[in-house]
Amino acid sequence: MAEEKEKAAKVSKVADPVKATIDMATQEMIVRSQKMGIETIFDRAESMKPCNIGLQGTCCKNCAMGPCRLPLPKGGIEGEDTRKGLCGATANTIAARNFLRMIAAGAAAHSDHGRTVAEVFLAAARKETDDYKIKDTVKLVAVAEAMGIATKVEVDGETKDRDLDEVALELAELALGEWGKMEGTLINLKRAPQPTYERWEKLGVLPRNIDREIVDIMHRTHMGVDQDYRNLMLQGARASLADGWGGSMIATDLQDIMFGSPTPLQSEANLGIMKEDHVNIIVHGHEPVLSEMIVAASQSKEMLDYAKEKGAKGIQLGGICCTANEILQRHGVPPAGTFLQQELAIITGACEAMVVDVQCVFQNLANVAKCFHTKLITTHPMAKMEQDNVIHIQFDEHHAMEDAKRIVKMAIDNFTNRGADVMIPRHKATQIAGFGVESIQYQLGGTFRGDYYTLNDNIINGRIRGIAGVVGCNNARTRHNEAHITIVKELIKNDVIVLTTGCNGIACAMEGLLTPEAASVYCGPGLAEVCETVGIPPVLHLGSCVDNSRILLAATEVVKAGGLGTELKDLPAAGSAPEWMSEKAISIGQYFVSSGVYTIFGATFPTTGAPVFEKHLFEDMLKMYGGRWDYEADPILHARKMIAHIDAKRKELGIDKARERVLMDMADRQKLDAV
Ligand code: BF8
Repeated sequence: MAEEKEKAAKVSKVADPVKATIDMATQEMIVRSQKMGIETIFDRAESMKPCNIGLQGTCCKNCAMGPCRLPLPKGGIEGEDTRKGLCGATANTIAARNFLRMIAAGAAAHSDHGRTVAEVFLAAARKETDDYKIKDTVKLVAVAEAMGIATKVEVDGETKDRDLDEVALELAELALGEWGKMEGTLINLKRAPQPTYERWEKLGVLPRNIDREIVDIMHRTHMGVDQDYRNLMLQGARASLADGWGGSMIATDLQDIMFGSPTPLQSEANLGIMKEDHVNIIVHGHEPVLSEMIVAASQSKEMLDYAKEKGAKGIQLGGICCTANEILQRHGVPPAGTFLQQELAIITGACEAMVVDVQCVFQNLANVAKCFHTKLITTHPMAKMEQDNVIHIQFDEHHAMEDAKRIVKMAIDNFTNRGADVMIPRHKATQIAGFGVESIQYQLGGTFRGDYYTLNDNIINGRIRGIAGVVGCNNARTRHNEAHITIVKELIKNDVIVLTTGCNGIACAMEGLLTPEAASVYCGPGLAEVCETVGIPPVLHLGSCVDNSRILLAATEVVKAGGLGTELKDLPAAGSAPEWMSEKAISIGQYFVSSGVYTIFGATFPTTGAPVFEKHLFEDMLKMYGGRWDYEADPILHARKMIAHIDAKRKELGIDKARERVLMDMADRQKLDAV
């Protein structure tokens, strides 16, 4: 094991824990990793700096004559921009092609996740598996109707509910068809406000099918094909819409139908959720089809008894990344941390098994696991690791529970192999999570008013200044969680309610922002009053990154409720990814922009070397879609830009002056009559 630690510690420089993260648990674990000589991402970020030309988006390696590197000259471009690659590709073409390939990869990741869910849903609808069932029949009917499936039948002149098994089967086949259908455009696009749909139609960006738009990008960005950044970006919009209103939306809808739609629940967050006297299993990745089974297996009497037999008090399940968010939202399983904390969960010395599927999984986990007793288990056929200590248990929906029990049993058997050197940081925070389109409607509108009226009313009267969607990753090039927390606190201080997903949701939970009590501590008076009256946190956790589709639909509900314009572009709303790093974030950002949302990124922006192309994203898109890209690394300025946008929209809507409702007496009425 000493030899393994030596291998794991190859860094020439180590990180300063306080500069690396604002989170105490993470700081403590970085110190521990360094004392043990185990390298983490925080150290690697010190020893390896990023390539400046790649950062600017102007390195082309799409053919073997390159890479052609076109850095922005110091002091910028004066006069004509004469930079060219060997084939003559300009900086704009190169940056646009690179940007598009990020959209393709992001849309592919989300949408392939959606396809897996649709396949499992089809197996459940065909009754080929006993492990997956339709849990939420109300949502089944709602989604089927939204996608144009009849849920009623005429029998002998009477209208009756259609058999739900039949509806589920039709929905499964229709949904799965969205990936490769030969004609038409994606069905869910019609769930957007009508003028937005018409705008997409006019621009010619309605996606034809999900797979085709991704393949189209790979063709169009091949050497010598599309050489106009404006035309390239039309395809960027098309593919991103195929993600947000296609693959991601289908993933969220079908997951809710199979596993249950989230409702508000209490949980905790951070590494302190792990327990010294329990078998600790960490699930990490994105697809909830297996983790749903692991939750059920780890709560089964059979497994709990077995854990006790082995000397443990129970089984503590925790999550990292979006798998964490999926099982948090539906079962209250606590996240052990964000993207940057994955190695640290193993370094506690108390992780019996880490079970990973796809996306955001560090290959270095295998090197860290070698230093401990932790079993690192890959489960997805497309995501294996080359290191020999990694176990692959391929998950199959037809015997899902069997696979899950095998994994949980392996973790329990490993409990007795745990070493004496265990350190679980004490830090954790309470959170209320489990929000969604339906639960926001219920929390804010109740059964009395089944719509977003209360939210709109409070936006119009100025108690709530606007809505922000703050989402996305951590990025090891910035201080862990600092921008997430600073931006969200600045927004809620200014009465902007925040909808969160992904690692931002976990970061906010770790900071204690996902509690109703946070309202009186951090919010402006208007938002605090609403949160206290209704009993909700000022930051509402809507789930994983594919669940950003919930934000699209929640915003659409706000439009439908009235009084705030006719499209998402009219709303006093803004989107942000403060610490993004993933290609998925670019796809999400583009579908928000294409849907009419002002979207600002922090950390870095991948087009700074191509100012003309960047202007297309930052300015021209506003005229085309009503939304646009923006970039600001400073968290306070970043939040202020969002607030300025929200204020501009309030002004356009004529709600920039607070209009408190007052009870009128007879004298007031007489004054009104006299006007
Ligand atoms: O999909 S926020 S680091 S975990 S990519 Fe990854 Fe980014 Fe976290 Fe989830 Ni989303």
